[in-house]
This record gives sequence, structure tokens and C-alpha cells, in this order.
Amino acid sequence: MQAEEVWGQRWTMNTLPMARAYMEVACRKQSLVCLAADRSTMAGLFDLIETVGASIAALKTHVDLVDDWTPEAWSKFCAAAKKADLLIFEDRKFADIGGISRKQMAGVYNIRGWSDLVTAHLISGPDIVDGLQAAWSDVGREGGVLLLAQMSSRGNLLEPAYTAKVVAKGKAHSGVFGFIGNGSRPDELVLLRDAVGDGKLIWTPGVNLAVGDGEMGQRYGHPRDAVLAGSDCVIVGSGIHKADNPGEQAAAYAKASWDALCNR
Ligand code: 5BU
Repeated sequence: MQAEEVWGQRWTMNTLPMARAYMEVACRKQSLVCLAADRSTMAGLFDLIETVGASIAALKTHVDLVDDWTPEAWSKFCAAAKKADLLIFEDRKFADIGGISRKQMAGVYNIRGWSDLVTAHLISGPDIVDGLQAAWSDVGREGGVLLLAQMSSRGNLLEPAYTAKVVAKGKAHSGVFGFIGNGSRPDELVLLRDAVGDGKLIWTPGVNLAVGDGEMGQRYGHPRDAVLAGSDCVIVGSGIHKADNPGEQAAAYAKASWDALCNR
């Protein structure tokens, strides 16, 4: 199916190459699922790409939680992700001043060299987006920033007035790919979508087919409800990687998210 037909206004109002790349991958895979690949070994990570790669559109990493991380293994992992037609999203939640965030994109993990997307808080001001964009430019690559406008965890401090300011500043910036919204609360997502409009994407963690409370304050909403409320990508971790049959579960999340997009 053509991306424009499926995504409607979200496609026509958004000319950012990375955003369109995502919308096209989602159509090829018929999935709005980003896998939160929170496994602690390289073998566990490779296994995930192999078993669920066909049902997901993007892969979210926490590069600093892998016990046996090496640059060589990581570079093979990223190559496997690309081969599986996945965008690579490092959920680093940068928050420092622009110049330091730029340097943190280099360093041991060299996030600028392999990430297509990263997350950032706007707590330090909008220059963080320029710092992250400069880091990708430093190595001749392009990427997009997802700003945390909401979070899924209970008691978080990203209150409506803060969310509104993040959206107002982020909407106007071409380096901003989109916003993180709270996938566990469709009513909050509807408000976020109203504020964002169609020009930027909203990606949502806190999604599980088993709705309710998770570990340590995590909260979960249903993928269908998140997409109907305005999410463009459901970020799913344990719902897939801890399942008895991750392949089957990934396909179920893909179907729920894709059907909801087609209904929307
Ligand atoms: P889970 O296993 O589906 O709960 O994993 C959720 C993932 O999304 C995990 O990697 C978190 O770091 C990430 N996350 C989140 O849960 N909530 C948020 O508000 C943000 C990220 Br931002």
C-alpha cells in the first residue's frame, strides 16, 4: 500500500526525510512497532533481530546496558538491523547542554555513527537539538531527535505545562523528528496530538497487549488505543522480548498497530 494513502495528512504535512523513511518502512512491514531491544547480551540481541525483525519497523536500543558490548559486535548488530529494514533508535535521553550532547554522541559508543534516531529531554533548552544534529553532521550522517514530551512511568514530572513548551519549541525545529508520548494513557495522547498537529510524529512507550501496571512504576496501554489516539509508533519491549514466543507476539503487535492505523 502507498504510504501517502495509509498515512494521509501525516505524510503530506511531514517532508522530513527520516519521518518519511519511517512511514515507508511501516508500510513495507505493515507494522507500527518499534522493538525496545532491552536484552543484556549480544547473542540475545542478535536472536531478537532474527526472530522478530520481519514484524517490526524500528529497533530501539540502550547501548549502555549490554554486558558483553564490543564495537565489532555492535557494528555487526547494526548491519543486521539494516539488513532487516529497521531504523535504529538509541534511547539515550540526552539532557545536557548542546556542546556536551554533541560530544556524548561520539565517545566509546559513537552513537552518531550508527543511530538514525535518538531521544532527548528539552530541559536544558533547544540548543541540545542543534548539538545532536551537529554530531551527525560531523560524521556525514543524518538523524532525527525525538523529544520527550510525556513519559509512561508513574509520577513523572513532565506535566502538561512542560509538555506544551516542549511541543511549541520542538514543532518549529527541522532537527526534531517527533515527540515521545505516553502510550499508557490514550486521553493524554489525544491532547498531545492536538498540540503537535500532523507535522511531526509521536512515538509511544508504555504499550502492552496486557494493559495495566508493569514493573517499577511502568504503566501499559493497548497498542490499538495508542494508535487510535494519535500514536504513529508503539514502542514495545518486554511484551515481545520476554514472551514465550517473541515471533508470534511481535506479529500480534504488528497486526494490532497496523489495523488501528488503517482504521484511523
Ligand atoms: P517495556 O518492557 O515495554 O516496558 O519497555 C519500555 C521501553 O521504553 C524501555 O526501553 C524504556 O527505556 C523505554 N521508555 C519507557 O518505558 N517510557 C518512557 O517514557 C520512555 C522510554 Br521516554
